[in-house]
Amino acid sequence: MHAWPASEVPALPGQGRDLRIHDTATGGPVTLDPGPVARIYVCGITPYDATHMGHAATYNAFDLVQRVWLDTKRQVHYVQNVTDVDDPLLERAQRDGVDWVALAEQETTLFREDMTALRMLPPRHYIGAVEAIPGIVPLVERLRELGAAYELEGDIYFSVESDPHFGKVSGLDAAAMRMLSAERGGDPDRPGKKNPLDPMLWMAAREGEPSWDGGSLGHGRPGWHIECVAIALDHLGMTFDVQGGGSDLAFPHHEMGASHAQVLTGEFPMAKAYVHAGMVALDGEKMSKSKGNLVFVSQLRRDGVDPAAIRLALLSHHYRADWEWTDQVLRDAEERLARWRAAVSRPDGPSAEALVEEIREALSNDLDAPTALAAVDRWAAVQKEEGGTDTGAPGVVSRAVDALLGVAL
Ligand code: 5CA
Ligand code: ZN
Repeated sequence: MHAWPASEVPALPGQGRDLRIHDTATGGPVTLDPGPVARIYVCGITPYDATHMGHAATYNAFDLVQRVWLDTKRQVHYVQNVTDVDDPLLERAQRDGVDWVALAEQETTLFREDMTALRMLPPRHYIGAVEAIPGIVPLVERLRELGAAYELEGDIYFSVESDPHFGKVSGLDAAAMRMLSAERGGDPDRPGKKNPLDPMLWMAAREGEPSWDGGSLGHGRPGWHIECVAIALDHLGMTFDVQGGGSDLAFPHHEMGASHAQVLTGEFPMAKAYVHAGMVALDGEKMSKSKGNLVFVSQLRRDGVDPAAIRLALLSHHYRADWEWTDQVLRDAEERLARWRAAVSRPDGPSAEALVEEIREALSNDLDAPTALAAVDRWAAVQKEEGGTDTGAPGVVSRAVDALLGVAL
């Protein structure tokens, strides 16, 4: 699948900083030292509805990861998937009487447009579940050969007990896992499973649903977790730097994915850091396509909201915090954008060197965007009150805000 066009990332004076980031698996910060090529996999959308502010906030967090690494002059190999066949997509297409392929294409196109408008850097590989099927089948076959998978009425399940490290990503107890499995696409109550938590690897063809020839697996379609594992292993290999997504993916999705990969390769861990963004709510509840309490990026754009203001609204919350989208959040961001634009449009200002270092320091410290915004606010306020003599400063500030925060002033 093609991704979306990259906005330019201006080079900055001075030295970028290594990223220290909170890892869900260890429950603390890890300093990543990726070498010359940093590798990151971020779970993509299930394209049955438009991009809402929750999705945008999560992709914003991982865009910052890329920008911090690029600032250290590293290359970034960023991979993202599109879950373009799955139960929620098929159910929505059925409900609305539309073709599921057309629905997925339409929403993926809209997602690309939203990401472009928000200046999110594109992945190097953008891969759909459907196009990944030829790579998924041999992995499921291999898991069967290893005794880590079993059949139940034609469906094939992964045995969580085959991975001695199972549970290390989320650190949850069995009761919590069982509850979340039921809520998030699992089927813990299905009779005949070896362990209620075992996730499906391959679902045998169902009447009226799309299916593919899975060779020795029979006709069917892939499970959700193996989709991301196949794509990640194919394009990044094992022990990549960051596995990312919203906090609702820590269990079961990233837990199961890590176990699949660890059993398949015999290596541990799948990722050096499991990084999870907080949940954005609207009217007191997590914004979600299934609940329908949504604010869409595309709707705000149609209403004439500047994408840079949307981006600043996202940046004004720490990525790990759960927060509530309100009109006030957006109004504050619009005012901040206007203040910053006024500041960088003046011919000179106070030196920008210290500010660039403050932004770098804040972002390298677990992507602390609110602290970075506060630093720019202070520079803009001083500039307004006292002016300055450095004719290069406004240019450096606007390049730094673009390169490190993805906001075009
Ligand atoms: N296709 C799968 C991942 S392989 C999926 O979860 N798709 S999704 O469309 O439901 O979500 C896409 C990303 O947005 C995920 O990382 C998810 O954790 C994140 N996300 C969904 N809702 C919210 C929300 N309310 N706040 C923050 N992030 C969210
Ligand atoms: Zn995923």
